[in-house]
Amino acid sequence: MSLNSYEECKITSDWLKAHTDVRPVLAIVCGSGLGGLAKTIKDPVILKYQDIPNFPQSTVHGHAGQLVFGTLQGKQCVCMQGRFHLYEGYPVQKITLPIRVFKLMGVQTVILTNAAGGLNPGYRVGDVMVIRDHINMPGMAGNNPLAGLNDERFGVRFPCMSDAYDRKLREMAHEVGEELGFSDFLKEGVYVVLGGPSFETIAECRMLHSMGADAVGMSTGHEVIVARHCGMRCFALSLISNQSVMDYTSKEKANHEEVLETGKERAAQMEQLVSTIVARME
Ligand code: GMP
Repeated sequence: MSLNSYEECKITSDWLKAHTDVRPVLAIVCGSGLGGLAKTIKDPVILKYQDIPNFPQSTVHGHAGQLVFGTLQGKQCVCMQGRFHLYEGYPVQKITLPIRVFKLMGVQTVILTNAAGGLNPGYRVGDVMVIRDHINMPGMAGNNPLAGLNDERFGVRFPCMSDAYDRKLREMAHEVGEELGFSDFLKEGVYVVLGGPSFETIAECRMLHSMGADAVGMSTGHEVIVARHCGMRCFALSLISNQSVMDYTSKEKANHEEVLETGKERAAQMEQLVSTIVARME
């Protein structure tokens, strides 16, 4: 059975259906330090990754490693408290297995959050960027989660990615952001995916910004590709947890502690934004 195959995903989805009555229409993937959203889920059923067949394990500090099923704003949902990354050593097909499992469970919309470095000089730490589009560097180098035999039960061989981040949900995010008084820190831009785990050199940050990226991280793009392939709607937010170093005179150094700390400070507002969007979503 190949990684991420229909059969493998079905075993996992059948197991999950047997362990919860929740039939999620929405999946939320929580980024580094942003798992707090799961606490707002009503009547939670918590399933640990270690108990779920075929699931990888979370190895990164700040990722709890569990699925939380329940209701958010009256909608049945599943929340991934902890996602998987290339730098943990997982093949990209394994990283994205949960997305296909959610599809088989009936999920139609995926909301993803992440922590990211701000490349755009106009961005400040604590800004929240609505992802308009991505640049998938591992994918360009051949490490795309859809590489391998294509299973038409999920989607077509060559899926379109020019509409990957749902326009209506992006517009709604700005409307909601304005109502909540978040306009000052709510941005919209392009997220670039790297493999990690080393943070970027100064030359890399300059290159990434010059090619059109506003924020840089090590996640999200893989999951969005797989979600779009099987026809799910995607919406994603980056919390700018640190400013990318673009200047050789700077004394700043990217570090994971700062990433988690920023998450704590802005998390409540991000949760409010996401849950208001969920309330209004069709
Ligand atoms: O702190 C590292 C974690 O947060 C990784 O999982 C990254 O996805 C994300 N992250 C936060 N800030 C940055 C950054 O400046 N560069 C990159 N590549 N990833 C970041």
